[in-house]
Amino acid sequence: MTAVQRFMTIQRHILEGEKQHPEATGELSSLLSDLVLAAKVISLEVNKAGLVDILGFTGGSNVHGEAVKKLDVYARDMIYRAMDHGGHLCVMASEEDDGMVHIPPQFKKGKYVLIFDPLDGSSNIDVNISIGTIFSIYKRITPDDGSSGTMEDLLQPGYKLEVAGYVLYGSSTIFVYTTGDGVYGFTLDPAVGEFLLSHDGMRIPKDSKIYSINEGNYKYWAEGLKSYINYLKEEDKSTRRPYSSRYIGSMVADIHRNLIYGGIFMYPADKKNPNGKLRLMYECNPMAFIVEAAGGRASDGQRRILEIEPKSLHQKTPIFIGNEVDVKLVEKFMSEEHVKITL
Ligand code: P6P
Repeated sequence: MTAVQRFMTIQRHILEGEKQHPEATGELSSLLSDLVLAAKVISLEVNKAGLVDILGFTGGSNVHGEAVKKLDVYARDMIYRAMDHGGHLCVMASEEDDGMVHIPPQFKKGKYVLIFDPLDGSSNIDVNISIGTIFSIYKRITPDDGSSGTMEDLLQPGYKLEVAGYVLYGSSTIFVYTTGDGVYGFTLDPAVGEFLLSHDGMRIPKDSKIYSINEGNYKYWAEGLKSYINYLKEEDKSTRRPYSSRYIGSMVADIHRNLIYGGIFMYPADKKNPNGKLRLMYECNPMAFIVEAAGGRASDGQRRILEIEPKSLHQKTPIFIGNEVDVKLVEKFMSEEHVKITL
């Protein structure tokens, strides 16, 4: 008999988590609750995106009299408006903004920092493929004296994260987050308008047989990576090979599937993209924090993603993320070690 799922909303779960920390002021709980509101509003828009052309909302304004925007700009604005006045943040940054996103002067500045990708994979929305919001929360480094946050507060390595999570807008909308101690998933029940606990402690399976990578870039890869992918395609039942290739082209969707079924997701450096394509601060760090909290591993092929010292908001990094066994093996294939083996 499967364990009885705790019947719990995400708000209740956040408060339970706060109670486990006597020193908690409740600020983080309020911050997360504001994010949950933004997720609900974005989910509503994403799920009717397909209707925009049919219902003639293109161009002009929608039923609320608001100008219809590109969905990723809409998502960014929704998160900004939900988060800018709570008094918990001193600064924000997003994939949609070149520089720091300041808290308006009339609002209190708090001790947290929010860095987010409002709608990752938004190019997939026109073909109804799942997309996601990714968020990460740090404590400010500069004094918590009511002043605005700085670039120093933003450019923190991933191991300093307080909270990381994502919202996956797919067959249903799921909100996944971790404070580093357990990974929890909540599925939106549109009838109730609440995110209900559906994944009570996510752990990535120890073994897998799924790999996710854009094989269209094969000719641009390092030789060690080519050898690894060719190794996965060989037949050997004892190591569950050949693996299955699964690649949605939406990072949140690919990693969420691998978290549940097991698997390794890779966006490597190649001759076209010497630092890979995905961004360290608002894609790789939060996803690495989540996968590590679920018992997995995330590296750039050599270093732990969470230990990369950021130099700029939009810097890219190669990423290999998923089961520890699989990530360690691709690191080995790509290290000199493997070259020695093949010599
Ligand atoms: P490619 C979506 O555009 C995205 O940023 C990630 O969500 C996804 O994993 C990756 O790019 C896909 O990139 O080059 O394979 O199309």
